[in-house]
Parts: sequence; structure tokens; C-alpha cells
Amino acid sequence: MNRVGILLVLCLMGVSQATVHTVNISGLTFSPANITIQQGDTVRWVKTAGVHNVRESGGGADTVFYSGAPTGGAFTYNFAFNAPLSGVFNYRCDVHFGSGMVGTVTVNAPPPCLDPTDLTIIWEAEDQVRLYWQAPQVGHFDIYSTPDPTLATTPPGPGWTLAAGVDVAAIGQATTLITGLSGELLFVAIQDCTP
Ligand SMILES: [Cu+2]
Repeated sequence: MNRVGILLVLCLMGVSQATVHTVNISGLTFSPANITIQQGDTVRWVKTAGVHNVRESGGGADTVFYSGAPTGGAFTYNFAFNAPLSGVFNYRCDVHFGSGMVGTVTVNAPPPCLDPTDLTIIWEAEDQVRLYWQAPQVGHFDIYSTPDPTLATTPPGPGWTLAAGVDVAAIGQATTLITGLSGELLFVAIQDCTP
């Protein structure tokens, strides 16, 4: 049998629900002082009293976030950590950082999406294929197959079969072997990139 293996790669970008994380400014502390959020989330600093502000500690013209000069009374300051922001952001109160009034926001970025050029399909036998990742990506990939080429534009749905689930746990190469195949097959790799 003359096999046809066509590999399609889809990256599912689900709708990620952005979350608002509240940091209370009370006394000489940010509470919680250290938080971890997902890229796209917002941090809301809430102050009810005292002369304080919020400034990302990098300082200078490239300061990522800054609530303005310290003021008394109440304020609410929101900052959305949208792409491409990621990593650890140190911040402080300009008045009281010497007394330890500092905090951090750690922003987790979603995993990079699968690049189709990093994935190849190799027929190793009549009934088995190896999918080969030259992968700078990590994450979980679901591999679906179908014998019906007319379904190629609508994967995965009715007529598609889950052939394998692959966890690529580290940057580098990864392969997976799918056996017990029959007929001409199309393959599709699905990565869920929803943060
Ligand atoms: Cu302060």
C-alpha cells in the first residue's frame, strides 16, 4: 500500500480568563508581598490610608509600572501584565522601601506554540509512523489521525481518532511511535496553548 502521511499542526488558543489579583497596601507592607500570576492577568493595588505608591524597581524611563508620586488617602492602581511581559518584577514604595516596603510580581508566560517546521512524520513500517520533534517547544500534544483526506481542513472532529498523546517535557528532541495503523492516514498534532 502506498501510504500518504500528511501532518497538520494546530495550536488551540482557548479563551483564557484574565484574573485580577489584589494586593493590599497596609501599614508598611504589600500584602501579599510576592505573587505569581499568568500573563494577561491584572494586579490591583488597593490603599486605604498612608502615604505610599507603587513603582517597578527598574526605575528610569523604562519603568514598567508606576502608580505616580506618593499620595495620602485611598487609591486603587491597576496594571495589566500583558504579553510580552513575563518574569519577575520587583517593585517598591518610594517612601518606605528602605523599611522593606517592597514586593514582587512573577508573571508566567504560556508555553510557546508548536512550530510546524519542527515536526516531521516518518513511516518506519507498513503499520507504524514516528513523529519527530526538533523541538524548542514543551508541552502536551495530542495526535489525531483519519483515513479520510476530505477531513483535513476540519480536524479534529468526527472521523478523527486520537492516536497518541505526547508529553515533551524538556527543550530538545522528542519522538513518538504510533503503531497498529492501517489505511492511508492523515495526522494532526494539537497543542493546547491556553495559559
Ligand atoms: Cu510606603
